[in-house]
Amino acid sequence: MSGGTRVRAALGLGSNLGDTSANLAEALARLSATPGIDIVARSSDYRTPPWGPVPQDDYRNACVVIETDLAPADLLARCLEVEKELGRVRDVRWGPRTIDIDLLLYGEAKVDEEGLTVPHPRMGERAFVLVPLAEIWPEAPIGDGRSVREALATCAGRDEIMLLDD
Ligand code: A4P
Ligand code: MG
Repeated sequence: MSGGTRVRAALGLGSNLGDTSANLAEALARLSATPGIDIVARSSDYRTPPWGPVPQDDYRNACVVIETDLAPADLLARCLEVEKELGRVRDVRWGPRTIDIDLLLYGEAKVDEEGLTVPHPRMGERAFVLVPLAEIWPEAPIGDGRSVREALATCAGRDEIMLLDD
């Protein structure tokens, strides 16, 4: 797509290996340098307990709102490419990683393709996504009839999401 509609989308970033602050900064610099992606808002960073069955270190999580003229599949492809450029080794599902970039929202579109589901199917139950996203896009619909703000109001684990100031 070019010269046409720009879509407001949301990305979630997480890191729990190495210099997590530098990993997020580097991922965002690379996304922002991508033609067709403009970062329009960035949340604070949060320290979050690991979600899922794998015991591992706490994560640093943040979200960004972007404007993009990339199609959803191209946007995800760029996110996965940045993960790779930052040296992410994919081994354990839900396991530790230098950087994980999830495509959370793409306007109000629902996408269900091989390898891509948007809105991200688990975002509504993840405080580590909802807390940062509520900071920058609280009214965004998450696909189940609720906004980010509404989902956060009843989300388990909200109190364990700690604002970082570095
Ligand atoms: N995929 C499909 N839809 C999407 C989407 N909307 N965004 C596919 C991103 N990817 C999407 O992802 C596997 C495949 O999902 C991708 O190749 C893409 O084609 P992955 O990143 O290789 O695998 P994963 O991340 O280990 O699994 P999954 O299911 O994506 O896990 P999550 O949901 O990303 O969870 N705890 C805290 N506190 N903070 C975290 O950030 N992250 C995870 C990973 C686990 N625990 C965490 C955190
Ligand atoms: Mg992922």
